[in-house]
Amino acid sequence: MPAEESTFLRACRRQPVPHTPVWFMRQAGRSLPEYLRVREGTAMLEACATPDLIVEITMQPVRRYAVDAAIFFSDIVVPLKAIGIDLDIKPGVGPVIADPIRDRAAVSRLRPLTPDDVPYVSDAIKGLVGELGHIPLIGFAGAPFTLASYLIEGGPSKNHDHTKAMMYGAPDLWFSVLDALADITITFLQTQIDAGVSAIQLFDSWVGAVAPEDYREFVFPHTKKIFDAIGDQVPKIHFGVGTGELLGQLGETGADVVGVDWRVPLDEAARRVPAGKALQGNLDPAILLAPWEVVEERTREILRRGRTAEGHVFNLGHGVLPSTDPEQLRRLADFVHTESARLAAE
Ligand code: 1CP
Repeated sequence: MPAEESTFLRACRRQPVPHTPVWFMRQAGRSLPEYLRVREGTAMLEACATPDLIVEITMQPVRRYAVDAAIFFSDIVVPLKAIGIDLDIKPGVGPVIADPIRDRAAVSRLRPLTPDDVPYVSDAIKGLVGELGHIPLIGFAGAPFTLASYLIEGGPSKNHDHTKAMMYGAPDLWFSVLDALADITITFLQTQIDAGVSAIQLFDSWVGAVAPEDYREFVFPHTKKIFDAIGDQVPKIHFGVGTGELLGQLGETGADVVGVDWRVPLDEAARRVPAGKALQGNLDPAILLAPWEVVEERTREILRRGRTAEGHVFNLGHGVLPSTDPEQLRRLADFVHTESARLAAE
């Protein structure tokens, strides 16, 4: 069966499926002992630039779980590193930028990305597509707001103070940062599509910090520019945390699938997005730390509510927590398949 016929791609396109497809954000990574083993002695950004490691780490969760898609192992800051921004991913912290971007002169450091800046991305994807066979590979990138937040703050941030100060106080500067980031993101995604990914996910993880009217003015046009440029080449997923009040607009950007965190039930999310959108989500990743019976009950409820959407891809409401027992994820992937097939036959 070619990747084109997969339940994951069919659900993204809102076509009928025999069971609900499932994958997990951050399905690779620190919850897996085999990940910790292969990463030993290799810095995160170095791993992201080493095709053999990318292939191995991407395959690890596919070997363990009956997931319906793999996600390319990388990080949202990889294209920024590739254009020469001095940054590192610090263990236990996340991306840290040596010299945050706060003025006009600094914006010129956001030069365009070319595919030649990220040869390891193309190489790894080409290898993965061969290894995965019928399982589709999801490519991804960070959206302009979330990337801008790391660049402007200099690292992870709770309140996004400097970011919002620029957005509200120096809108011309803000728009030039977001426009440069949109262009970098378009090239990063197109490079992945050209190398063979079957779908893409654009992460605007922290955009839930922005009020709906400000999202419309300061963020929406740049995200829409990215999805317009990608067009209909592959299904496009868009996700952010705490975006209950933005779900409609996230759909209007041109995404085919809107990712939902655990705060909004899927039937309510289905009412908030425009017609013609599939939904992805939305089990609270912390529920996996509870006994299996709780996971099962919550998952059954999500599958029921997901049936009110035009298409449903099961996922967590955000990434797998590092303390998650992989056995819970293995059971969860199987349960999503059997229970959704049972519900469909009811
Ligand atoms: O050494 C390590 O293992 C570092 C931990 C780690 C990992 C495993 C980081 C640092 N990034 C990643 C991989 C990664 N990053 C993946 C692939 C894994 C998979 O899904 O299988 C993906 C999709 C990302 C994307 C990413 N990076 C996002 C968007 C997704 C999300 O979780 O919201 C964000 C916001 C980042 C930034 C980042 N990179 C790393 C960390 C710890 C963070 C978050 C920092 C913060 O809290 O602001």
